[in-house]
Amino acid sequence: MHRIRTTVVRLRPIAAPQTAKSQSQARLATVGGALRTFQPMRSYTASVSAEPFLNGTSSNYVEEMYYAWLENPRSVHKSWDIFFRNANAGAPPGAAYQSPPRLGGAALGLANAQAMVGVQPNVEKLVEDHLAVQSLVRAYQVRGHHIAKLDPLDISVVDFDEAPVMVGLKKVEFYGLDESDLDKVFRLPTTTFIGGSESTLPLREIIQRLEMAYCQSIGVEFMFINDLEQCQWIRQKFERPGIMQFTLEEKRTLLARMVRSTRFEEFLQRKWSSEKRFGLEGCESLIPALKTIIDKSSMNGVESIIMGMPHRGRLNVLANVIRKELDQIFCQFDSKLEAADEGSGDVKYHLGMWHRRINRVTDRNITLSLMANPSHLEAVDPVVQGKTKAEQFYCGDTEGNRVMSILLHGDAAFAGQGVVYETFHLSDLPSYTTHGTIHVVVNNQIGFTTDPRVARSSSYPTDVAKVVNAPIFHVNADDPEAVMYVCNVAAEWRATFHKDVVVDLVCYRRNGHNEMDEPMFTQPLMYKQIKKQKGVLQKYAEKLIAEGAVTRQEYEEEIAKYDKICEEAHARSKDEKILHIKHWLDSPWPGFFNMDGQPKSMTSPSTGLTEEELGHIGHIASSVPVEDFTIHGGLSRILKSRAAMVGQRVCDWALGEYMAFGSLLKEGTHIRLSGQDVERGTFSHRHHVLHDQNVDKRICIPMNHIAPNQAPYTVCNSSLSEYGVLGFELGFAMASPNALVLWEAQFGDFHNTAQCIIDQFICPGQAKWVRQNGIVLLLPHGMEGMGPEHSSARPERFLQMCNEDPDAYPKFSAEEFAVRQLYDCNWIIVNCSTPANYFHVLRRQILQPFRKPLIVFTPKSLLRHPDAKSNFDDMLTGTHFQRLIPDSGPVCEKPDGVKRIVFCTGKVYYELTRERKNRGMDNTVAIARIEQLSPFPFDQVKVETDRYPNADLVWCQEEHKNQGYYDYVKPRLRTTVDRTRPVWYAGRGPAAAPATGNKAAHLVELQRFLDTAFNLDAFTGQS
Ligand SMILES: Cc1ncc(C[n+]2csc(CCOP(=O)(O)OP(=O)(O)O)c2C)c(N)n1
Ligand SMILES: [Mg+2]
Repeated sequence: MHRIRTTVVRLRPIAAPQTAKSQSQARLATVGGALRTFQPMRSYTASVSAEPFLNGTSSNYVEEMYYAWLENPRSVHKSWDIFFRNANAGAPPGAAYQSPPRLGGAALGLANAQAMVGVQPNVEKLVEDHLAVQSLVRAYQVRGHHIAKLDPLDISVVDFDEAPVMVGLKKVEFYGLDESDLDKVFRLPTTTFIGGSESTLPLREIIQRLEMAYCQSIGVEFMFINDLEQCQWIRQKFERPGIMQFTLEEKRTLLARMVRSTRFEEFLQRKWSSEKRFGLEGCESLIPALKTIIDKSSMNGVESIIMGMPHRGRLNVLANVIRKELDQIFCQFDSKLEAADEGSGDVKYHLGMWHRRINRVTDRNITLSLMANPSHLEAVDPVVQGKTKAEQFYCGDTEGNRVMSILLHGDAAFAGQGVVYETFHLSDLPSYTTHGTIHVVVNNQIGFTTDPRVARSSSYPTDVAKVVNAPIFHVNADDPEAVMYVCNVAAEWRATFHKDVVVDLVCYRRNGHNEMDEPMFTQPLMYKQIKKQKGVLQKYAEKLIAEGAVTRQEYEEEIAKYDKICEEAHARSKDEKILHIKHWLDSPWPGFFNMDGQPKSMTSPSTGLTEEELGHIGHIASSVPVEDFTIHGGLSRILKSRAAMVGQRVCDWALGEYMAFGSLLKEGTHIRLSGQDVERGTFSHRHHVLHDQNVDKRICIPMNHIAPNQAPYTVCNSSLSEYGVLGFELGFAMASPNALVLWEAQFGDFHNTAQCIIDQFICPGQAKWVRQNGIVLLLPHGMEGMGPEHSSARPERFLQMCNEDPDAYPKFSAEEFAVRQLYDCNWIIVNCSTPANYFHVLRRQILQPFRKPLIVFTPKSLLRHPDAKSNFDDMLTGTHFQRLIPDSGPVCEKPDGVKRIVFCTGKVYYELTRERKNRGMDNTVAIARIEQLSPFPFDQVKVETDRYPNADLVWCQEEHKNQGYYDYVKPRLRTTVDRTRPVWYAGRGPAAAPATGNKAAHLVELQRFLDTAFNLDAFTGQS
């Protein structure tokens, strides 16, 4: 009974002599205004024997019932209702209880009780008042951030007119309370921690503490999170009295970090006033913010942090967070710096960095990498996540305790770029989670020249994070201590819940978008305000000097010390004559290259396998390697037909892929295949994950049962995203050269929603950032009468971006031709026509001594085409990938009699051979398949053109003339024959769409170009 008495008594307003106002004032005097250090006010006890039916254990139950009664008096039994009313009305111990009326007797007891309740007319009001206080507390928790002082400029553009905040001393009427209630004491609900060790507080104090917690420099958005424990965790982090206390040392460190951040930009401005650097002025507290996150995470055991960020403040982060040598940064401003011959390079504010060092605060090793990124805002987000996932994977960090990511964003980009949303949606998927990312937004309330009021529809730029229930900590960046506090909480949140969290640094941009830009053209009022704005360092230094935390002299010495460091580094930077982009590598691959950064050899071993290996992998591919596992009947048939193929020593496409994956896994190469529905395969041909038909979620991945010490195989259906997921896989592939990482598009044309990753990272990555990458793109492609969509993976675009010169025949020796070409190219593009060739090219991707992206146009109908099968003989040791597959039919016997060579690639080969056979032209027309489009196999094409000296040259493709391969192949064929013979075209005419939507039209077009290909007079008279 003790607890219930206490509870009930606490709810009673305190009588006049005990008013909380007087008590609170007394306490205020003793603690010098520190509102958060109240002592418990009082404690009531009541004799347990007075209520003999209640004891310690039942009091929990009673307490629960009491809360239920508070919410709704009818939710409890009438007798309890009376009891609580009486207790609340001040009945002395023992008198609140009325025994239930006797059966059949007059309801005397009840009548008495009602009479008693009747003389306490304020009970209802009392209950309502308590509910009102609960609502008020909740209002602060939900909407306190609306009135927090977040904006250093005080021009806040966040418009909450639609949702006015009914909080504050003046708004209590909204909750049915009035002025006179302010000094009444209320019991605090369990959903708040403002009381500290107190469980009751006067309303005035409640409001003051809520204002302190939610309406100062920090605005917390978290009440949308669907997890009570997480909400409670956040409440106690921000509500507990006395939370924002910092030691002297912490304050001094913070000041020193602010000095570095501020003086770095000032130094650059002094030395290179007309150079673009996308300075951090107006958000200098970003540097201590990041350092706080890193310190705290290091303290929690994190050893490696991978960061992605845009242009704003990047040089400052490189200098003061990653700790790139200052002279290396400064020399970048020297326009006379000669580029080393390692690539075409990138501007200084896009380059990445990798650095391992001792964290000074924790004295532990920490590796920091800042990923190189293109101008395309937010594109690097999924790449960072993929690399983080890979690092976690390779070090067995299954919970993200050792490796984590930090992503920085601009306010406009965070709200505007869809890839942000795609990346958030990867955050909790088993094969993609990095176990929590800390997002930091440099919210300078502007995007180039655009005002947020026309740049986004959400109140905050951070609203996108709500989709994954990430808490959002808005903070006034002019209050460095508040910034430091939220960053600590963010790091703790990540370490505790392994979920994403956002820190929104509300700041301003002191200059234009870059240092050359005039912001007054477009934001005159904002910039008038900014001009009046005192710098944050100055403000913070004055505060600390006033507090006595530092002396003015110490502050000035700190500045002088850092300025000297900059000057000395600047002097050293003048000695740098050559710009080595290699020094800016964000993902080194130790041991993969030799000491000079070159491949260890320039040969690649045979990609074939022994008969035994093929048989063994074939067996795994056609069986269920676990006991008591029921697979679908249709799948049993598929596995049986695979077993039959293995028996006959042939492979279809799926089996060829199996052979490549299985053998690489056995040899110790990790394989990761990701994309939409890749586990089964869009075309139901792959079946790498078997599902037990009787047990939910019971799966079997036979590929992981190949050999005892094999590398693990990861195959994962992705979210329905291309941009995010391809970026992620690219990042995964960056972490190590010893993994085959493949992304498959559902249909090849969908890759265009990931175009940015292809154009900005995959195609030019090595040239810009001297970073190799062996990612594989599998792009289903082929004109099969399925309409304009799903038909074309757009080979023309990939081919157009190859770095090869179409007009120059490469000058490599015959032995080295293939490998040198590969080494020089920016990516490899293949369109295999046989499973064996697909098998070889996948294996070559890993066995070759360097890494290049590989684009594979993969088939659809060929997956089941009876002729598109390969014999084991084509996959045995000693065999290899065929860049060109020559005609091996009757034409070989009398090559002089051949009138035409039709060059082609991919599936059209099967249509051409069928047509040739139907026309009886097997002796007169040769068909050669170019399997590797880029680098172009000039040498092997030349062998074919020389072999048939009397043949005219035709390029045949099923794609439209302005699409496909024609524009790419034609000049290369011409170069091969030294322009001695024309190159004719057989294919569909030019078109806007990739294919017709009409099946009949599709077939007519097909027949028409086949007619052209085999009409030996088709080009007569043309030039
Ligand atoms: C995808 C993309 N679109 C457009 C741009 C051009 N651009 C560069 S910076 C910028 C404004 C960015 O604003 P914000 O994200 O708020 O960052 P801030 O420059 O204010 O720090 C724009 C539009 C770009 N870099 N990337
Ligand atoms: Mg901005």
